[in-house]
Amino acid sequence: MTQHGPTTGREWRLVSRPQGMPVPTDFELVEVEVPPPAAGEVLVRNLFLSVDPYMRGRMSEAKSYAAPYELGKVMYGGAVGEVVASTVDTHRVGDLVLHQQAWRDVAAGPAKEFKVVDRLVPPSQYLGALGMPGLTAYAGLLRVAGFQPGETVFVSGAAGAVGSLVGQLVKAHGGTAIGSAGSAEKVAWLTGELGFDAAFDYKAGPVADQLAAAAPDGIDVYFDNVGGEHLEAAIGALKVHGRAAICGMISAYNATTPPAAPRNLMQVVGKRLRIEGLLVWDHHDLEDEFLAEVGPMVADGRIVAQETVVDGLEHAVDAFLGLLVGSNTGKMVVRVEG
Ligand code: NAP
Ligand code: FER
Repeated sequence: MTQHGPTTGREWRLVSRPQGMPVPTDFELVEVEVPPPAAGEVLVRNLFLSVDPYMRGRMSEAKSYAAPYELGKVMYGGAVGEVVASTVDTHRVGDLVLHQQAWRDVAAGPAKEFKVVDRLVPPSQYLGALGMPGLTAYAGLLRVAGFQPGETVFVSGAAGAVGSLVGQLVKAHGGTAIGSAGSAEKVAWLTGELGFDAAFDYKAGPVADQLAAAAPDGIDVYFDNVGGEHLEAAIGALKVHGRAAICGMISAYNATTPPAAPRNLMQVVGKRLRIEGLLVWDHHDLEDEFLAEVGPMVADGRIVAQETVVDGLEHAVDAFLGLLVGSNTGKMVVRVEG
């Protein structure tokens, strides 16, 4: 098997912990040496890197599910790449692999950390609709929120990677999908190509008023990607025995003071609401079912796996900063070779 591969690579390091919105000088792009793979290892040239909102949390020291990024070290994250050198039979040169060694162009390590995937869909979709965000949408909607056909679901961040999947899964499973997003163009895309029943621009007026207009009879499920005003509005709109799956609260990720609590939490009592947090890592047992159902729908276009592609490893930070201000529609990915 080929033992040749690149001997140098480039990687993005976190060099200071952001206060509020991250700035480009919090990061540094560095050239590094890449030794040939040792026994049991592979060498991979990354094709696409993922930038995800959770990375903002890793840039802070706050305690969470996973360790924070270390200062002066390369940041981790999802990537898809091609094997360029291998010492094992399970991974052949040319195989497409999914792994967690991102924010760099060349990855190396034990073969078991690199999952071989098929080429039935474009490689980057293993970072989005058929990857971590897709499984998040699937598990959050169907398991955590316990969505049933015929129900009305409100999803915030609806034009993003997770939210766009949530709305399309609601439609595929016979429900009513209502979404919010940050521009008129995104709203038009949601009600047009994606088939949402209603959508609104949360920047155009109070969320509670716009949600009440879109769902006059209330909602059964809220899929929260945003928190803050959106969560308060959703609590107000949820019907008796409604459920909220709390996936993320991106409106607070750059906050330097704690956000105001939803002021209407007492409604949880009267309406017997269930509000439950969601972490995708708890739901890997659903992965086969998810890929079996959603894979063919993505492959034949019944589910739109929209992406925003930023070209060039050197623009990975721009892509990440853009994600935090809504410059993506669908999944934000970085094509390593711009
Ligand atoms: P995404 O929605 O594709 O991208 C982030 C989007 O957030 C932006 O496009 C922007 O869209 C929106 N946004 C930014 N600031 C906002 C604000 N102040 N108010 C409202 N919207 C704002 O990202 P994603 O990967 O699909 O993630 C979506 C959410 O799911 C995030 O909260 C993330 O943390 C969470 N998540 C959780 C898990 C889990 O296991 N719990 C897994 C994956 C993702 P607009 O133009 O609409 O503002
Ligand atoms: C995310 C936001 C938060 C996410 C994970 C978390 C996988 C985890 C938070 C924690 O560990 O406290 O988008 O995506």
